Amino acid sequence: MSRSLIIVPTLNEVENVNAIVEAVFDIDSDYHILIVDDNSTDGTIKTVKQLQLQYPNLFLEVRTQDRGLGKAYIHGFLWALERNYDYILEMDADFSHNPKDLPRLINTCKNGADVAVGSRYINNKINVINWDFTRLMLSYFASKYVKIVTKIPVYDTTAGFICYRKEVLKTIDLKHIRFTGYAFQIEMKFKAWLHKFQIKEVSIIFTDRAKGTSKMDSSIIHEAIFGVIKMKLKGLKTN
Ligand SMILES: Nc1nc2c(ncn2[C@@H]2O[C@H](COP(=O)(O)OP(=O)(O)O)[C@@H](O)[C@H]2O)c(=O)[nH]1
Ligand SMILES: [Mg+2]
Repeated sequence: MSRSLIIVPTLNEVENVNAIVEAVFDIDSDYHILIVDDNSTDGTIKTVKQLQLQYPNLFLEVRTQDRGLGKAYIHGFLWALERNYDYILEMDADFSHNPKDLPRLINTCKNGADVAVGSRYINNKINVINWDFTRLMLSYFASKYVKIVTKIPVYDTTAGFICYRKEVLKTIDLKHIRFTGYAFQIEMKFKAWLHKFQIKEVSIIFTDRAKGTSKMDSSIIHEAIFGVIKMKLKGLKTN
């Protein structure tokens, strides 16, 4: 039987973490969840530890240094590879990604894709609920910009709702992933594509968080805009 791990990064998500864990196990109690927390101070860690008493398939890694979404995910990927999971997923804690879409992402990989991307912008649709206009335009045009600069055949390049086959994460040189934030999501897809893995987009509806606050800021957007050009020029070179 194949094993799936859903990695959920958290930074002060006490208002969401309980519900997201329950929602995932409601879909399939055979899934495993790894929470990678960057030393939240709001009680997220305590809440997860309490949930672990009830859910044996719930795991927690707390990082205390070098905070960042990309670094948290790399930590989670290495943890997953050590334990030999077949399908390794990324999902936000704030319900922007609907856990009900998890089986579709995993099945897309089971049916042959190497990477399944939960996509908001597939076929010229914009499936985003509750984002303000500026944020929506920024994300939409950022995705178009990345596609033009890198030529990658993916519409939603900054998407963070993803399923990877373990071979993809074994092949990509995770220690040399440079970016964090949105650029991290772009870089992972770009590297997978350069390694000739098949990336398939699955249409999803993304809903802005109802609880808690966003951790993204303008530095993350700068990193994405300027980092993409550097990333394209370097390709798979590591230095
Ligand atoms: N571990 C960790 N998680 C983070 C960090 N920044 C954001 N997250 C988590 O990543 C997910 C997406 O972040 P969010 O703030 O919702 O970004 P947005 O949806 O783009 O506004 C959420 O589950 C956050 O708790 C970080 O630096 N470290
Ligand atoms: Mg969010």
